[in-house]
Amino acid sequence: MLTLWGRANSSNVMKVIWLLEELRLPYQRIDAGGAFGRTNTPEYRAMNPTGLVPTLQDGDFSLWESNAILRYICDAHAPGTPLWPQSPRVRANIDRWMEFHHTLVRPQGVIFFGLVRCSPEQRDMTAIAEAAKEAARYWAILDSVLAHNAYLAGDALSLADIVWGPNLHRWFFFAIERPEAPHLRAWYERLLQRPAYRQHVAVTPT
Ligand SMILES: N[C@@H](CCC(=O)N[C@@H](CS)C(=O)NCC(=O)O)C(=O)O
Repeated sequence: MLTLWGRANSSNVMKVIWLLEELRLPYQRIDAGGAFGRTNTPEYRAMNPTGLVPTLQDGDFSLWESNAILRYICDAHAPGTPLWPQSPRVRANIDRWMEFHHTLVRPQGVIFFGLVRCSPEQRDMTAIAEAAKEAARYWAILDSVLAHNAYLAGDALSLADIVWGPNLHRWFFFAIERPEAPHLRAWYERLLQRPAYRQHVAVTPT
């Protein structure tokens, strides 16, 4: 049985939960990180020296870094899944979107921590507005691609969508100025039709 360590409100943990649910793989999840702690113990650090979440345990093998975990789950437990196809070019197309997501993490993090984790008195609205402008530039790139594709890497759901999905929900959730992005919105609506996305990802950010 796979064991996933990590609190369910972490966007990086959400990716893994969403994938496990899409694949209908049995797993147990142990709350860790944030208020749950558990990540500073020697046992946890032996599995994951970064002390961050998520961590996946598969028997005597443990793995950290959410995107690496996604790829491993598909390769080890769902070979041939359309979420992570074998063809090198199809896979590389998905993979580049997974990598490109790293550019969004900083600006989207500024918005998230500013609006969700900070009290109104601590909030730096100038920094949030600047981060929103930067994030909007990345979301606009996705919007232009989604004008031609139902999903980020083509006609079918893939790991690319799973990596961007948690921040996509937050992007539309935040009370910020957002340029129109009709294809991005349509993609979000499409993902919302998936029970696992609705239940585990499209939740109130905390
Ligand atoms: N690049 C790492 C980032 C992991 C990360 O930053 N995790 C955050 C939650 S999203 C974390 O562990 N924060 C500290 C905590 O929850 O205690 C990954 O994708 O797994």
